[in-house]
Amino acid sequence: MDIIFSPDHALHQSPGELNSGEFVPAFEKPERAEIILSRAKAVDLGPVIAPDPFPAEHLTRIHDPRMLDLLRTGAAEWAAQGRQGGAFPFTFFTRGFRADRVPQTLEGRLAWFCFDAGTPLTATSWQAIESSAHVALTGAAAIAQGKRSIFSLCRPPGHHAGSDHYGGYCFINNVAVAAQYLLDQGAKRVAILDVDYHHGNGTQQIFYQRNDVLLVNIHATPDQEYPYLLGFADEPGAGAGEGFNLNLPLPWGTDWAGWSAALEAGCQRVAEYAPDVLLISLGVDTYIKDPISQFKLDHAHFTLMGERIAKLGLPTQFIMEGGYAVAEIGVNAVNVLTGFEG
Ligand code: Q9C
Ligand code: ZN
Repeated sequence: MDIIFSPDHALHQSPGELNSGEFVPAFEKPERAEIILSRAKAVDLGPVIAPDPFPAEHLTRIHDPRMLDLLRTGAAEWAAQGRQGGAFPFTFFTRGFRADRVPQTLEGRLAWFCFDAGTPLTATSWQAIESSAHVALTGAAAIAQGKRSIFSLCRPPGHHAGSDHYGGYCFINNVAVAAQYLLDQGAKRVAILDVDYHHGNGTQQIFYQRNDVLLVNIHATPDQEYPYLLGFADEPGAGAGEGFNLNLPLPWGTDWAGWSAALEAGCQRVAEYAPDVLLISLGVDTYIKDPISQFKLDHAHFTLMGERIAKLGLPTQFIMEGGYAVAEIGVNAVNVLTGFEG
């Protein structure tokens, strides 16, 4: 399986995040991608290929250009105001605030577009963010040209980013950009299976009213876990999209027995949809030793996950999302891929 990777990912290095009332070192760090790449090389997964450049219109197909402007220039503006560290919001948009005008101040735009205190912008973040989207687009282009499988080693991740909001260590929704690209290239139906521990709220928001993208999400229940505000079982999609969103929330402590039952249900829904292509939002923060998560999957379960996905028999693009047990992230992520390859 070809691996799409850019060393530019390392240009995004979060200075830290707010965690339980303390500013702590970031969980989402450059070593994550490097360790996955090393493991992929160690098992001889396939050639490592640099991303191609793509025009910005592939990003504006999914995201509000004003949010992309903030991602591109917000950190420079922050520094020009004499501030240190990453550009974080202080205020957050909620019900009751003015919804009919995007503020002009940097603080106001951060409040408008960013939804958490874990997703700072630094001076060089944009290069990493854009290259991560290009890693996804390059993988999608390979699938459009007939490849049966591809691994887009994206970093930073994407599935928490919606059309006009970002957070959860995510800025651009890489899997959504890839899905739209495949549709634009002639695919009629795209399925996304999101196996990250957290609900992919951004991907859901982007496609909620659409029937050309089926989204199946297996994740920790928002009754207990981040992002708390979306990802419940009673979110079937709306309008033309009704029936094309399937959330499979699971409680803290879920082990392989519980998780694999959800995977079976999710795979059955994907098979019924009969998509032209399958995209996997591949988070391995379901791992038992993940420092911010509460599921109990172990190394071998990731291999079984890949085997089950392969049984769908679909052209499949894996797109990296979360996973924070850094020492083991390579084994876990690559086990899914080798499991898929059989
Ligand atoms: N401060 C992804 O896995 N907060 N994002 C966790 C620790 C945010 C995870 C609590 C978790 C976001 C792509
Ligand atoms: Zn996650």
